[in-house]
Amino acid sequence: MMKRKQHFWLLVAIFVVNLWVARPGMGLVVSEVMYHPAGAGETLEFIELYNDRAVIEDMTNCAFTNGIEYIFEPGTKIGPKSYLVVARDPAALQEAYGISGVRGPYTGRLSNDGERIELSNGGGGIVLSFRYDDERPWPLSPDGAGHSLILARLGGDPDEA
Ligand SMILES: [Ca+2]
Ligand SMILES: [Ca+2]
Repeated sequence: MMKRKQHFWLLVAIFVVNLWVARPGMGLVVSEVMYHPAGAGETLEFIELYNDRAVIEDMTNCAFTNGIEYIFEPGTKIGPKSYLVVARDPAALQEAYGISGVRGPYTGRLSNDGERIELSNGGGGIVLSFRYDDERPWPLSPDGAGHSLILARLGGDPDEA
């Protein structure tokens, strides 16, 4: 049976860990990555950002600077609790999924072997850093089988499989 005081410190520890995870971003997380779509050409590669805050996130001057390269157009915004998809071929992705508002194209590829993705702000500071992998304990189904990689838990460590 845990004593009350130990309980308290456990809660404090959980709180601190969550804060640490939330700190690097602007309330942004990578919520989904399609790094190895099925089929030739990999035209349906995409990365999805999610704004977990209750305020609009202005992406002006933000850019993917590692893994892929893409500079967000001035005035690009992500609404509260909303998603934004950046694709290698926005038109192809919109067609395939019947969605709209997809940004891109980005240059480079999302590595099929896993790599680190970094999002920087206008000052060059890294606001989001995330690494995925195609080997266990990461799920294997996103690696060419037509599935995407999805963030399992908000507030969880995105570097963790
Ligand atoms: Ca790829
Ligand atoms: Ca890459």
